[in-house]
Amino acid sequence: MGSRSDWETMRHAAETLSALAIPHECRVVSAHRTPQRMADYAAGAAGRGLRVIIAGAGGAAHLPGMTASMTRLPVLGVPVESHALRGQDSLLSIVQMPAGIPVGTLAIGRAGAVNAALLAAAILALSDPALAERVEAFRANQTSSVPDLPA
Ligand code: RP5
Repeated sequence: MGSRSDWETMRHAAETLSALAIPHECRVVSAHRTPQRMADYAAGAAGRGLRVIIAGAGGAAHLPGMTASMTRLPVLGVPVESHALRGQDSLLSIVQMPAGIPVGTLAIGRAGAVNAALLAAAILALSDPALAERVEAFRANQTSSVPDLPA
C-alpha cells in the first residue's frame, strides 16, 4: 500500500488472505514518496517467490501501475477512498492503464480490498488444489450465511 493511512482499507485484503491461509506480506511502498523502495520491491518480487501483488493506493494512485510496469507478476489494484474525491481519483488513475501493462482493478475501498484477496486466491488456486478447496468452502460458507429474510 502507498501509505499507512491505507491500512484501514487494505487490512481487509490481509484478513481475507489470512482466512484462506494464504501466506502473504504487507508493506508500505509509495510510488511518490519512496520510488526507489517501490522499484526494488516490484523488480525483486518474482525472484523472491511472490506470485501475486495486491497494490492499494489513493489519490493520484500510481503505485499499482508503476509496480506492474516492473514485474511480470499479476498486479491487482485497489483504489483507496480519498477524502477529496471519495476514491474516484484513485479508481480512474488505477483502472485507465494504457495497453501493454495490465492492472486488474477492483472496486473502491473495502469491497475492492476483499475482492482483490479473493481474486488472488482464485489465481493461486489454479495450481494449488488444497487452496481451491478452501476457496470453495469459503464461498459455500458465504452462501449459507446469507439470510432469507430482511429482518
Ligand atoms: C497515496 O496517498 C496513498 O496510497 C494514500 O492513499 C494517499 C494519502 O497518503 P497519506 O498522505 O495519508 O500518507 O500515496
